[in-house]
Amino acid sequence: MKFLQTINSPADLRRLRLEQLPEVADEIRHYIIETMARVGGHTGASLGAVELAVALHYAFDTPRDRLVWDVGHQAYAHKIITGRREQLPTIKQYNGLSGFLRRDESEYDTFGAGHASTSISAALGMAIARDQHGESHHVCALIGDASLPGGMAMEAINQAGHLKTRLIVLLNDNEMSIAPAVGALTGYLNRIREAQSYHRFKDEVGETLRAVPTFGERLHHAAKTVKDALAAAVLPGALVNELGFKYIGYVDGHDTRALVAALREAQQIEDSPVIVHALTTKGKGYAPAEKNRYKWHASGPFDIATGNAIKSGGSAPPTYTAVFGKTMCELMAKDEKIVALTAAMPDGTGIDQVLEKFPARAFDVGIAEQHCVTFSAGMACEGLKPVVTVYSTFLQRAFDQIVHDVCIQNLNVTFCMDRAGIVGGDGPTHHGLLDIAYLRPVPNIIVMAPKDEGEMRDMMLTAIEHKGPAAMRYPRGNGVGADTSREPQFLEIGKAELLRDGGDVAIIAYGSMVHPSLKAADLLAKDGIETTVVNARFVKPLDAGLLLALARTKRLLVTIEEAYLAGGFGAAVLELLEENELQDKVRVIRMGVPDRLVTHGDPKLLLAKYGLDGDGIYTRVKQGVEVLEGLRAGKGAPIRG
Ligand SMILES: Cc1ncc(C[n+]2csc(CCOP(=O)(O)OP(=O)(O)O)c2C)c(N)n1
Repeated sequence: MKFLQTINSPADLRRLRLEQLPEVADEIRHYIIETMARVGGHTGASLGAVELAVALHYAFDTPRDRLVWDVGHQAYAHKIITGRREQLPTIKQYNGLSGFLRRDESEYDTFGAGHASTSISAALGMAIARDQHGESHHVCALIGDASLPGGMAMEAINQAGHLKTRLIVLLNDNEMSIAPAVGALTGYLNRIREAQSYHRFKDEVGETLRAVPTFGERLHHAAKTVKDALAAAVLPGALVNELGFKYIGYVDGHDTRALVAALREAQQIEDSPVIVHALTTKGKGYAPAEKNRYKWHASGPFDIATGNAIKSGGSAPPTYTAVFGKTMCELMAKDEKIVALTAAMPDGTGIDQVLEKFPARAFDVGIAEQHCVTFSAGMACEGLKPVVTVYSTFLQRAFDQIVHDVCIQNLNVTFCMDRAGIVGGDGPTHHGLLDIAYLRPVPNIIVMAPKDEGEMRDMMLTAIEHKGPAAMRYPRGNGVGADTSREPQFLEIGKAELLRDGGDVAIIAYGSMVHPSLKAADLLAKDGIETTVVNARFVKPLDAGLLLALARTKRLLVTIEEAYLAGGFGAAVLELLEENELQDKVRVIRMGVPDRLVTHGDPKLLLAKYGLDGDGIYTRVKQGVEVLEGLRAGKGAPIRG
């Protein structure tokens, strides 16, 4: 590593000569590959953006000039250049570097990110603030081709072109989302790519014509006119002329010299926003990643020589996602009214299997969660049964669409929320901790969570067949090994399941917390404390009959959920008690996630931190029982984050 050891900030990079940058990029790439092979991360996405990061920090005076990265999953080279090289091996781990961007991690992370399509809006805001403060620095957003069609990015382009604000947008066009990018705008960008090959061809033909004796020059001129007209038809005229942007491109996004030149040209444009269009290859420089760009968007640890994944030993039950995809295929085979939707997460949600089997009834709408929900509402109006399959965290984007377009009209849309709860390494932007609180107050919707992957199949059928909006959440990762071979069955809506009966204490668990609660009940029994354990199944409607009966007969109710406590399942139970004037009759402990950001790290560790595992539940219930028996003051120690 000739250069890398000496680059501790972008200023160090800027001291190098332009012709030294390719070697710097090679060293960064090598370091990313070597580190990702050990710890895993967004390998392919970051390898594709190495030269972009080098050129950006070389051409701009960061951090005075503001760089705004979209999503941030591709920004590992940026982290390396901006003084975080030695921490890269800690990425996504507890107390380590964030996998995305955080303002509190570095002054070079000008805007926190994790969700897509935010960069142009934020950069435009910064550019306007710059102008109002009478400052002169540059603001540059870097956005991927799949994030560009996201609604917010389009809204920002619309305003930026109108305001004519001085702003630079660097488009990282690799033709990929996580999966291949979809949509008409992608087709448009592809045509620009094709035009690049055409231009190369044009130059070669031009030279050949010019070489023809006597008529060469005239032939060349005539051919040029025709070819320019052709080129104009595929050049990005819409962006340039209609939307008020200037366009520089297309640039080879792995050629640092060309990139720096294009960015410097963009810096000269004062009277309008400008888009610099860079063409890149996801996974660039690592053969296995270039070969399978979809699979390598992100990776776990791998063997560098072969690219083979290094698996942690032991066979685990299938993931919730895999069971979900398989069950969707079964249900769709039986009912042709069911349609499946994903917003750019076909593999993450298991919808990839569905897209393959039912291409006419499954839709990847791209990074467009809001559109996805209203699109499904339209289909529901006409009698289809849409299933919107989405990560809990990304459904946050579409809250008003859920309210205004689905629930107010009481339409038959099913929301299946994968990655609900603590997701681990992706951290605060990706934990799905809010969905109970944001769905529960919306009229007309029913909201549920299965205790395991077998019950998830029952809930899928129940939700789809329910006439009206229904939502189901389930966690990231492996199931518990429940039977998934039996036919899905209808569940009675609003009916909980009593799993264990006895004692003065009732543990009422929601979704993923049911099995840890059963474990805790076993531990408590060993200490002579008998507990009742309830699988709540529904947070809306609650099983009021069972819960009120428990409130009248038990001394302590403990509610448990893998979600924020505020507005969550326990809050729903408290509201029910209050409505029935039972709030003073029974002591209640709510277990869940307190009102603070949950960092990134191993999910097991994070769950344990909030007491959301068998041992944590055991400890808290035991404390509660000791309080009841006068052996301890207060409610027992609250869980601290
Ligand atoms: C709102 C939202 N939906 C979905 C995702 C999941 N996601 C992360 S990266 C990504 C693909 C982004 O593609 P692009 O912007 O072209 O960048 P690339 O990975 O190709 O470099 C997606 C869909 C997200 N981060 N945010």
